[in-house]
Amino acid sequence: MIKKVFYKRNRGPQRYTLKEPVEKVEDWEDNDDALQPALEEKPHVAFVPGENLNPNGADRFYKLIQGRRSIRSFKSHPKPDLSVIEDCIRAAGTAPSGAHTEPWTYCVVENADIKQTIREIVEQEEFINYSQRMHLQWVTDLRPLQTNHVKEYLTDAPYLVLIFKQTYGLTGTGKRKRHYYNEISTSISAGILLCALQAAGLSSLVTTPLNCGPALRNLLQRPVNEKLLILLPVGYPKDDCTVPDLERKILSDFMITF
Ligand code: IYR
Repeated sequence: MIKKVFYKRNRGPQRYTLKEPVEKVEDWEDNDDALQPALEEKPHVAFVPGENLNPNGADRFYKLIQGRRSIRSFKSHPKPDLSVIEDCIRAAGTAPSGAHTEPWTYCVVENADIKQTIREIVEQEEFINYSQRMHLQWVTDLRPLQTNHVKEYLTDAPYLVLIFKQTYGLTGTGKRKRHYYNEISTSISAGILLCALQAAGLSSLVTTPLNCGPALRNLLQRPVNEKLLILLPVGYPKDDCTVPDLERKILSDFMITF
């Protein structure tokens, strides 16, 4: 018998969120009689394999990426060159995506005032999360990470990268274009960004600020089709930075061979 498990959502106090336009069938490009693929239909070209890290490329990559840790204590100085951040985001932009829709937007914030406002928005919501919105088990599970609603890293880190998934695109004529698997595609892209940052010697912290999406989207004046997926502070760790003493699963605990 399949046992269904229902999770009770602890909704807590309701927040007023901005009303978004009601979606109408005629808003979509595929409502048109003359259906066109979103991508140009062209003959395929020969596949040219890219570079690799061989010999032992996979092992070398593992050795690089196993050193990645989420850190919560960033130096404001030195500030990595923006060109390095651009290279990392360029790498993230090579991710595969549903029907090659590339449904991501990367907002890079260096401006101190904007970082301060982001911190205020996030801390206000996180205070509610920690004190009343979330279940006590959530607060308990987070205890080993020693987190709370105070987020100094949001103003200390030299860069905040806000990763938005584009839930749909817009054609030249203003019709909505389907963005298939936009969350998976953007998450894969974000994973590539984490690898690129590690290769560049930079640290980061994947955060998913609960309930802050619309406010941060408005602050950065992003359109309503964009939804915040990840807020990623990026920089160098403070000299006295500590991390939780975590262990990772060994391969045989998460790989099964048939
Ligand atoms: N977003 C909150 C809480 C938090 C949640 C999880 I799940 C984490 O792995 C870590 C933190 C915060 O940043 O404090």
